[in-house]
Amino acid sequence: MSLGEFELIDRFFKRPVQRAVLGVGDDCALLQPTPGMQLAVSTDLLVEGRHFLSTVDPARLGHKALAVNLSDLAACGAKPLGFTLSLALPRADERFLAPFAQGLLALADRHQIELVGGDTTAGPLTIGITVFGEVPPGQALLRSGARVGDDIWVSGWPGEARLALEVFRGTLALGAEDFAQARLAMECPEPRIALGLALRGLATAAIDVSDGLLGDLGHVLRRSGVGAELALARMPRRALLAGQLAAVQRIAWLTGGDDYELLFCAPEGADAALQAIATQTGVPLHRIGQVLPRGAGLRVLDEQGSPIDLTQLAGFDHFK
Ligand code: TPP
Repeated sequence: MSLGEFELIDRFFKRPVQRAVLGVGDDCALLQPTPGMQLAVSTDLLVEGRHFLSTVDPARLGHKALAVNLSDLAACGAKPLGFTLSLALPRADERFLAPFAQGLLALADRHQIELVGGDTTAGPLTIGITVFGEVPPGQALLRSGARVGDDIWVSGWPGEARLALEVFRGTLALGAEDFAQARLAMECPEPRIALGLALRGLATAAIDVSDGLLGDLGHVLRRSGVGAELALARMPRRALLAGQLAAVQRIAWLTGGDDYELLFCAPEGADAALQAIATQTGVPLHRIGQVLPRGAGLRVLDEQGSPIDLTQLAGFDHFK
């Protein structure tokens, strides 16, 4: 017997709330931000075939749908408060819903946030999440604060998610272990919430790498009115990326996207403070370049120190 809309919500998504004033089941949810804090709000839509494959493990999909949203709060240095879920489902299939809800709510529990509302409808599989967070006034990390002379940093190992996508597209072959690792990067990104909080007051600008390092850095540069130089020699790579052809490494690292690492700028000389944050959060941090005056544009130096041609390298764009 198939489930009705309200039964489905009750069964998989409704849980007693502890942090929120009012959760699922009324016309509105009620959240109580800490007095004096600013509310940070972000929303992301995931569409089958565009953001994920129909064959993905539903538990991983639930995790990723929330993770990509929390990543936006992380990039702003905001502390998560709660979230809503809007779901279009082709059918009320328990074999999908049970693991999807489990993956979603397990990540929510790890960040001590609650699902407080949303909407469910029949339709092509589409997942819309809105996250709410809080940040002390004036302390949100923005794209606009980069200053000439700042260092550019990135967390984790960007580029690995793209390798998995290329395997699915049939343009790259990986051994079973490498594929499993790349797939984990693509399907189970870890939102860098603790890092975002630790960067408040230190980073001058930040963004999460969803569309690719070059494209997302470009957003920071435009908003900040500056240029930048990245050094390929500083590309953080584990064996998975290092084992690929040089051209594949470049494309994956510079344009990969879907990594949800934090790309940020910090004043020169912050290395010791940032390495302490890396140790404290368990997230590796790498210095990959420098902010330059606007006239320099965006350049990337190869291992020999010569600028590479970026015209062939574009970030991820849903409409191209
Ligand atoms: N196609 C499939 C089937 N799965 C994927 N993971 C990708 C493509 C790669 N991909 C999907 S979304 C995305 C990438 C690289 C970029 C981020 O998506 P977007 O909706 O632009 O996120 P936002 O920047 O709004 O956070």
